Amino acid sequence: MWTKALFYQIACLLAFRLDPSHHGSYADNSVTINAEHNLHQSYMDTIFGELVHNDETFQYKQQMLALGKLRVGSVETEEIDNSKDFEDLIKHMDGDPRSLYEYMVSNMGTFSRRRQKSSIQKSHDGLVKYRLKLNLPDDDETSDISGTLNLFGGILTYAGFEHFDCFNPELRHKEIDIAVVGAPFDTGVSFRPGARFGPEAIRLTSRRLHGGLVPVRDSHSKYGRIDPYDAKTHNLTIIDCGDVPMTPFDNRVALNQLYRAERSIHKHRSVQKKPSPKIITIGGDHTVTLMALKSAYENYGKVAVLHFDSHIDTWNPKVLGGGITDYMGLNHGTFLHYASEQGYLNEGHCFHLGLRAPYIDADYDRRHDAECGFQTINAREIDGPRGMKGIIERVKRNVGDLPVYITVDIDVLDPAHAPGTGTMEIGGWSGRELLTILDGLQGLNVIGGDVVEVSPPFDTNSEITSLAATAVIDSLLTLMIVNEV
Ligand SMILES: *[C@@H]1O[C@H](CO)[C@@H](O)[C@H](O)[C@H]1NC(C)=O
Ligand SMILES: [Mn+2]
Repeated sequence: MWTKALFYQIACLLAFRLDPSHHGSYADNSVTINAEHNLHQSYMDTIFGELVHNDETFQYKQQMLALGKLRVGSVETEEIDNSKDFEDLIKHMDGDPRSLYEYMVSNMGTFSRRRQKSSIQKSHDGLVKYRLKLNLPDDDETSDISGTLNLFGGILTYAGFEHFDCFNPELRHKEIDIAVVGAPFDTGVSFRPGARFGPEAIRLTSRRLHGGLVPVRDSHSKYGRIDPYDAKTHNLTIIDCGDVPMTPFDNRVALNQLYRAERSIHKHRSVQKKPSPKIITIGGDHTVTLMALKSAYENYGKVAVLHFDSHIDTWNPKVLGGGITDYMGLNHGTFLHYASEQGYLNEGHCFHLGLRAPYIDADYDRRHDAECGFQTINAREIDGPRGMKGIIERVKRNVGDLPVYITVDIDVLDPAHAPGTGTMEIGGWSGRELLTILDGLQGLNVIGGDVVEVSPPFDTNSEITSLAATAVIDSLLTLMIVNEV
């Protein structure tokens, strides 16, 4: 049956126009003549107007036209209004659907040209508005410079997320589902420092993530359809809490400052299913993870830690760092020993992934690591018969529904993929391999995470390492979101 809706669809599909003369000419290669100068405009002229068009070029083009060397472009100045088409169509068909059908068949070529023009029309709307002459907006007009995508300017927050002072008790009523927070701290490293500048460098490379640039993932999965930077796809409140002011003069105070900051974020209200916000911490050296784990443990109970790193980081302080004072014992290679000692870890459900750095006292380190509750997936297991899939399956099977904390030391990547880090080890995973494994973990109950050890002073000018960190955070965000929507 010919229904009104069906007619309308057909009319839209073909960008149908019943009476061309009524709306201006759309015949191929024709020109809408508004002024003499427009007569021989090229496509370039129509876009740049007087910037490229003057009397001299006009004369030149006339010569070229006369010689047949220049093709006259078509100029469209009117927008296609399908609703008008529809009204005209109804009038024209005069109650007889066959007259519509015949009209469409006899004009098929014209329709398809119109359709092409209709599809480019939208993207050119802005240009059409200012075409022919450079008509700048009114001096008080700011709609094109306010609240619009700002890729390389503006106040820096992670991926353009909203910011407020999450540590201010007076703002505790403000809702947070996922918080990103910087931990600028690098006085717990054993080798190259610089990770205190990690958070700002990572925010800098996160600029291309926001504002309508959609991540490329398998769009057939729920995971693939989530865009952390488009709230419409998840309805969660994601806040960049900024950096915790951590003193560079006393690690004990600095780490306590971080703990109190994480604790403060966890106290915010969350509309997601979980009782408390989830936090992604941007390091900082790996020592900062201990404080993030402490606060996560206090809110979610014992956590299964997935530790992506080339090093074990469960070193007993007797083996690494400790000695003259206890203070020396807590550093970026021992924090997991302390996490285990403090009871934060869901032992037996924790993994090292991508391990390859040398042990210090091999037999003791291995034994102690197992006592801390870790299983190990060496970097080269990726080359084994079961590859990435085997790694993903083993972790998922073991962890099940437990609360999971994912900590990514960027040195898990090969130095070719992440040179800007404190303690490089050859033979690591590529960026793609790491992301495939992270994405493979979808479905796990990820309640917190971090990316640490990005040391911008050792990065390249192209900021590869920071960029890798943003991709890791992108995965962490999506892993967290997918369980909430
Ligand atoms: C977000 O909220 C809007 C309004 O309540 C709703 O229509 C939409 O389906 C929600 N989106 C998701 C992904 O939950
Ligand atoms: Mn580490």
